[in-house]
Amino acid sequence: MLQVTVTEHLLLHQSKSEAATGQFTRLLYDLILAAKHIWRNVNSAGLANILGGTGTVNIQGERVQKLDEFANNTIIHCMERSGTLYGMASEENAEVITIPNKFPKGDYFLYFDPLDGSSNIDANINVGTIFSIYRRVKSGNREPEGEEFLSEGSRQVAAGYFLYGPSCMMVYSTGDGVHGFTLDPSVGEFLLSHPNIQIPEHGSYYSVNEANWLYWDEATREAVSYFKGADNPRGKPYSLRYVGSLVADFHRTLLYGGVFMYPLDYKIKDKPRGKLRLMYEASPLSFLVEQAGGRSIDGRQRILDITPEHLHQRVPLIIGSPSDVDAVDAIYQRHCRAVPAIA
Ligand code: P6P
Repeated sequence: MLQVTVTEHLLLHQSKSEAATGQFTRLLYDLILAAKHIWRNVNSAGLANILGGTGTVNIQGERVQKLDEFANNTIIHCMERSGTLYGMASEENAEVITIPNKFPKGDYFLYFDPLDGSSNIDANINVGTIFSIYRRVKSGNREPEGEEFLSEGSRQVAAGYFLYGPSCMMVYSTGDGVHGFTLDPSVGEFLLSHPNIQIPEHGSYYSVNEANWLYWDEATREAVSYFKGADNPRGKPYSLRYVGSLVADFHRTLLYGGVFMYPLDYKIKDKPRGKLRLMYEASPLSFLVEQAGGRSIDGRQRILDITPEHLHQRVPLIIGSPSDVDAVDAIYQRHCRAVPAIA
């Protein structure tokens, strides 16, 4: 029997809303096309001499990999002409990407991390694209103004990611559950392989870079020790899994349960910060995990409640199974520590 394609899934979603104009469906069609192009190049990177860096550095101060640049340019090329966006923002671009006047504008705003985990590319480790979609509060052809595109994660209308690994997967939600699709290269379509993903109540994995132990505060050290000890629902230590590629670590957490943490760290004395970015990493994954029955906090509040202050804002992230995140939350509350404002 033929499995449901993502195209059918999107059209079914569209049919449920009388006000639907087809713009949202077209937006995701074009994003999926961009992801297929990225997958093809990630897949042949080792052969096409596309590995390695470009010699440039992005807004984050990170070395830009050739595939990073290709992924970023591909998404911008596919999306600016889709007629569905009034603007977009990328991890790779310092400022909002406006839609050229020669293209029609739409009512949505797209945030994306074009190739997350790219530092792992040369080692052939999974990388991914993360996306987050907001609908303009006001419609019309105006340019995005001021803070209009900086909204709490709870206002997302959709979010998801593409995972480029042993197979290419798309996992997304429009607020009606989380659904996973696997690309069948022989037909070039994403087929529904993981309908209605629900994260387990608690897991047996914790995922954090313990090399940062020296830079953590007492609350974080106690939280990580909770998973390494026996005073937890398992009555024994959880297993540690850490790829260092957010999409891969999150995908495993979503399917198997447990917790992923990138906590506040004090690498720069008296200047605590999170590493992960709010708008195109923490928020979209938090939208997904809550749709799948999980939780996501920064150590003080729900990620989706954070009012963004700037485009590339960084936050601490504790995300995963509800009872595992509850345990971390209780430890942080007990330490009564206000998570300092993050640079
Ligand atoms: P660290 C990759 O560079 C990334 O942004 C995420 O994909 C990943 O979760 C994190 O950084 C890994 O950071 O400090 O553990 O190498």
